Amino acid sequence: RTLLDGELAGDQVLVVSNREPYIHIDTPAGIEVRRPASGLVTAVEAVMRACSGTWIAHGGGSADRQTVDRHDHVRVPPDNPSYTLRRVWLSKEEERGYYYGFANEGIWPLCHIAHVRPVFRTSDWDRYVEVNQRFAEAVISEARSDDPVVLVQDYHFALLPRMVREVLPRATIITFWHIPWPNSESFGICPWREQILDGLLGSTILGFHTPFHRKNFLDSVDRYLEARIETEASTISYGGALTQVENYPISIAWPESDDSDNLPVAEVRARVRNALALAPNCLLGIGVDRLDYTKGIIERFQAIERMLELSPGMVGKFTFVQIAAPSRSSLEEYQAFEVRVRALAQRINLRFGRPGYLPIVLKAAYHDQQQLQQFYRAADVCMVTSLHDGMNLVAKEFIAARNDESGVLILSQFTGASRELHEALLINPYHVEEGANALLRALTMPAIEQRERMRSMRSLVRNFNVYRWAGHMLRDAARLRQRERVMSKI
Ligand code: ADQ
Repeated sequence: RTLLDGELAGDQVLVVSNREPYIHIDTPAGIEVRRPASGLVTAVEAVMRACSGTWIAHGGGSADRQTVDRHDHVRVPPDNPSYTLRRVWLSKEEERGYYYGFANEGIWPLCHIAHVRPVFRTSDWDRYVEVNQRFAEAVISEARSDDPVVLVQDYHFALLPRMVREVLPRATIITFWHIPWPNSESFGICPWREQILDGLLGSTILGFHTPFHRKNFLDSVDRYLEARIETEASTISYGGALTQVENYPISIAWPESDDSDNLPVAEVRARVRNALALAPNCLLGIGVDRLDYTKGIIERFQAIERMLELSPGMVGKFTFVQIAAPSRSSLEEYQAFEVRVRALAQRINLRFGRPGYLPIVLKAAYHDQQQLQQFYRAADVCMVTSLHDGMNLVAKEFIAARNDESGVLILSQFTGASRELHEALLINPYHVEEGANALLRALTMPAIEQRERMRSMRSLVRNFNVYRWAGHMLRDAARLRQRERVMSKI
């Protein structure tokens, strides 16, 4: 807020992301507004509310067209309009090639080590180039000056920074890559690796979650482009321009007041157990994810099964609720994954279930933030077992929800979050035994140890919240803009 009032006051901020922060849907009862299940939206929305800029995104809701004006603009959030959403319309074919195809069947598995093979089709790539161009044109048409601040979000827009730079050379383009960056050898299998690197280097600042992802990016540039890399300063000089490559670990908006909106944990515990028809003292585990093969949901269920096998005393006393929002479900890989998740939950339930007791409750549906809060607060343990994850915001949401300072976080060592949350029980999700032992340890952890761990993680997440994430990027942008102004006068 200070920056937006200070160094960047009056500067126009434009955000570009694939996903829109508000989706208007036609329902029998009228137009309904939904918030997507996306870490990116959760994080960037907080910034946009503060700076009242323009957010450019794909209009994918069935009623989206009915809500915009003739410039394709709509003011959001609906209950308290504070910034402009500019929608870009994509044809089914564009969406299939650019979004489902190149971004989600190509780049997503390329960047995540989850042993799913990337698929690279020339037709998808062509759509990806075209759609990047269309969004770049939207940025250019929204720009009120030749030097806006443009925040480009994620792997859907690797080419856009260069495209915008060519028309607006003085723009400050900050691109944030929300997913991991693979090592240079893995990255090298992409047939368009040079174009992707070239596109990203149109950015003034390029951000990753961790130093490790940043280093992988520098290595990839070193290997595939003619560029000069200053490792100490973390800059890349390429084609006569400089890109600053930094790590900015993303976070969440810490709840404004710890108590007022929330019922006491004891009451939430009772309500949630009651709603699930569980015994009042039943131990409860929670998992919250998009139904995505990178999230380690299968490995999580295997760890639960192994724990029940090793500790028969827990059968009937422990239930795990998996909340899984359907995601990218038109892709075969995701359909097959959902079938596997459902089948495994069913097998474990058949094996350990009793009349009136299920070890795993699978809720494959979107849940609003308030419902998620209730589960976070009612749980004894939260399991985040991603096979690979840029950061993982669920881990931080769980911590933020626990103002009672209890509850245990089990966290995969392959998440960006594990680099910060050292007091979680860190595990290798591929090792089922380790997951099972961590779960048992969590369920039997003395309250005092829970409190110590939770307190320390809460103090970290409270301090390094999403405003800090954005603040660091914008502060660096302000510094570079100032330098640019001075240099242009000399
Ligand atoms: P995601 O892969 O989407 O994000 P994550 O960071 O865990 O993963 O964020 C998911 C968000 O969606 C959370 O805010 C969560 O509450 C919400 N969500 C998940 N399941 C839901 C459900 N069933 N119903 C409603 N909401 C649900 C990508 C990267 C991450 C990175 C973020 C932000 O893959 O590594 O942390 O971007 O940069």
